[in-house]
Amino acid sequence: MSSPFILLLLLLLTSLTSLTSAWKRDEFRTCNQTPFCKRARTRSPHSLPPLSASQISLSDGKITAVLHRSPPEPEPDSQPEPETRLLLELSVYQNGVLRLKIDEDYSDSVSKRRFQVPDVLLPDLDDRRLFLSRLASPDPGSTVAFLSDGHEAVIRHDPFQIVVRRSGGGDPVISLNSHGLFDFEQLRTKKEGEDWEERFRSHTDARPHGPQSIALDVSFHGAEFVYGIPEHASASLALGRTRGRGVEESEPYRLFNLDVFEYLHDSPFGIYGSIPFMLSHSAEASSGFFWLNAAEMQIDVLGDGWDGAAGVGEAKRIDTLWMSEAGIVDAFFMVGPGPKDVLRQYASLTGTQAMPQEFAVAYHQCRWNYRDEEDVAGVDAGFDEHDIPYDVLWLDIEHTEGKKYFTWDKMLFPNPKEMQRKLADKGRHMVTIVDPHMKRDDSNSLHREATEKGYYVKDAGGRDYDGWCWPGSSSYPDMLNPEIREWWAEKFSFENYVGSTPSLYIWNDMNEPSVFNGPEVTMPRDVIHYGGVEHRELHNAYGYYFHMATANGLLKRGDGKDRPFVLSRAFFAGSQRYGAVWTGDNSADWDHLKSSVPMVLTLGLTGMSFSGADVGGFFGNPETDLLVRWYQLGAYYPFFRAHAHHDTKRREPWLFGERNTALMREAIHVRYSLLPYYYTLFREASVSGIPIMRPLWLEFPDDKETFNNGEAFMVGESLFVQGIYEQGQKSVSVYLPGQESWYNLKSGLAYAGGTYHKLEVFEDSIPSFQKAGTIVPRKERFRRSSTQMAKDPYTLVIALNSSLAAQGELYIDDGKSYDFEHGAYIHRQFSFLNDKLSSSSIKPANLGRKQFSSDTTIERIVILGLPAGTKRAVIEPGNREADIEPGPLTLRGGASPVAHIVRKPNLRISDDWTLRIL
Ligand code: NBV
Repeated sequence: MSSPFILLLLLLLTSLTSLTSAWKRDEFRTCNQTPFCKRARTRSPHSLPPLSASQISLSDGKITAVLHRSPPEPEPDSQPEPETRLLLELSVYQNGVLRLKIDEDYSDSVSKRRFQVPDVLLPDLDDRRLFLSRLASPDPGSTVAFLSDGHEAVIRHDPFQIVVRRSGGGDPVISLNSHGLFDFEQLRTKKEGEDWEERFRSHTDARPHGPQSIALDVSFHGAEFVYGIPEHASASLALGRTRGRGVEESEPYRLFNLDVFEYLHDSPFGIYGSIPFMLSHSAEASSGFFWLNAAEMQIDVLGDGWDGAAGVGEAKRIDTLWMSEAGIVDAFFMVGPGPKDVLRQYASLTGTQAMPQEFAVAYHQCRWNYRDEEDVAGVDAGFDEHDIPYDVLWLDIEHTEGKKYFTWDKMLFPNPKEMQRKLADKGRHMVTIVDPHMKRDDSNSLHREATEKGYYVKDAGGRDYDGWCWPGSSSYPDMLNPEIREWWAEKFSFENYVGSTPSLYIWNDMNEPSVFNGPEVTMPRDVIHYGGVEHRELHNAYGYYFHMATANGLLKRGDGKDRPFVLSRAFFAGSQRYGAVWTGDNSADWDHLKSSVPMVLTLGLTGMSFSGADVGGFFGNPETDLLVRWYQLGAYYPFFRAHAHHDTKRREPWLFGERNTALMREAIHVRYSLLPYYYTLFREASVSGIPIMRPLWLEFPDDKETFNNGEAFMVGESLFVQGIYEQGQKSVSVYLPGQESWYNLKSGLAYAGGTYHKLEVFEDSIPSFQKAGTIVPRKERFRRSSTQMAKDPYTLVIALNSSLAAQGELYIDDGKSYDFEHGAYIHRQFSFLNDKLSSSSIKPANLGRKQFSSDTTIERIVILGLPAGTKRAVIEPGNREADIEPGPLTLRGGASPVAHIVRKPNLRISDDWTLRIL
């Protein structure tokens, strides 16, 4: 064969492989291919005629104003541009939140109302609004309103700007329009000969309402890093600069919910979910910005060297540019000052993580697909045979009859109730998948009903939108409509979902929504929803509404008494109130293992505490050591589920030889032993909005070494975990933050804080530590499922700090109902101080009439950091003496006696008691 021919063949082959294996970049729009993004992005700072604020006054405790911009001088022979006239409303909420709304003045002739996203902000938000009764004008060019907590909001009149700063003319914290990039394309009538259509690949978007985008710049003053705005696959925790010196791939971060096949592990392109909330942080200050808008959004993080960076003279500041295709400005500024304050402020707007059932916090086993009932029984038995606990077995799309959800393939799953009962007998649960695409087939009663009732989303011509998905031709229920959500919720009743039982819960996939033949694999933007809302205005919230309706269905099914479990792939701000999410179709490679940590951390920072990545990687076959490392890391994700594509080899944990089975069992045991701690953290997340898995800087906000560490993380405030992301890695450099020392969870040995350690890497675990000064409740007897461990005794692991003190908490309830809302729970505080460990209740009095009691006891108290030679303690009440013996940290841990142990102290978990060291 001649060499040019071979060359040609090689070229052809390489292009083919890249076509079949890699992410199909061409299927998705870049900013340059998205006219509103391109327009906003190419604009230079202060290049538009200035915008000015006038008629500033107070009305109903809010500030109102008119924003005005005179059009630029028309070019000769061209039509003059209309002037900009907008209405502004500024309001203040408790605890340092400022809200800015900007919309059209509808008293003018505009007919269509722009979309304001309903149902996301907490219904009682308005009760927390502070009534403004006074404005100040320190100079003729600005108006000042006072925020409750040492901050003030300044409206600069001309050019218009909002600056939130510390009171009394102090340092700015966060500002809007400092670079004059605010632009608001007002709705207008089409000019003659104007073409509003937009084309992408073979798709045409009619855009009947024309351009309606909004752009605005937000500056975070005093900031060194910004975080948030999921969902992007990312190798780093802090958001990288998207423009400026040294930026290679200049794409903004895109927020547009998409089903991206084989997503890259590090890219600003948008994937399944969108939360337009960004936080900034430095050792001095933290702040936050949230823009409630569900249309496509693109966000630039601007670095040194972009047009507006020069000459500002602020040492630390991060400028950002936010661009949205439609909607209004409904933006919230959060002033911190600490990072946890920002998270609480955000939670006061969109809510906290729904308290899950206890089983959902344990380990989940999934695969596309467990073929039939026999397969299910085999997998279930496999866990028992290999002494591995698991709580939930999942069924993917193939369990249905022709991808009609709420049905069972009669050949493969003839006895679904019996199958679920067998699992339930062991305290286990099942999850089935329910996607939004509905098969357009007359044999599908749901489709017939939705068609008759007119419940589907409509295409631009007013017909039921018909797209292509798993079942073939499909339509999509219009989840924006509350009546349709109610109808959908009813479908989960035991009567309607034939074959379902109380131990069955739900998985919502493909709810971006994914449409195989739609533009960018989703629904066309000119499709119409309830109230004439265009899909472009709502897109990022479609999955949110679907998740909401499903969770409400499960709530109804259980008469409002059973906490729902619904996992969703698509999400929006507020989705945390409806359940869990996961990071979608990752790949079985080391890079994706590594990206999973910044991704899950980012979700936690933006409210979604209950999240995780597919353990093992969805696409491809993981090498055995990768799978083991993934189990070791995944055991710490808030949502811990193994999952795999149907083309991959089976990978239940016992299929890789005895040694690897032991390693995966050990990883799963780590999670089960920490379930009391995780459940307590879920309680905290559900009350305060502070995530379970936390970036190091959330716990060590002054420690700069931690600010961009996306490889290690905290679980609550007590545990530190470092992933191992390389094959055959022999050692790892780990930075342990803070002044106190850290106890290795495996060896019990202490390591100094505030410094790097080069640690040897072992095959049997990833480096994890308990912070000195903390107390972690555990359970160390392993059974088939978490449910079966409910009455098992506790172990308390106490890691003393340099003052020989420690603190911790334990939250317990019935693990499934809402009785905890009426006082039925136990919440203990453990505290070790002056040689005395005490347990007391931290439950406020008079919470409600319901009680939760538990006879469960404490079987071991393990103390790390006690001086050698300590031998006895006395327990009160009862004046009982107890022995203290040297011993290992965990029951199954190494034999070296690193800890002091009180065995069988005979204490009830719900009682007040003390244990004094003699
Ligand atoms: O339902 C099949 C899969 C599911 O297993 C996966 O977890 C989802 O993210 N689903 C996507 C659709 C097809 C993916 C290629």
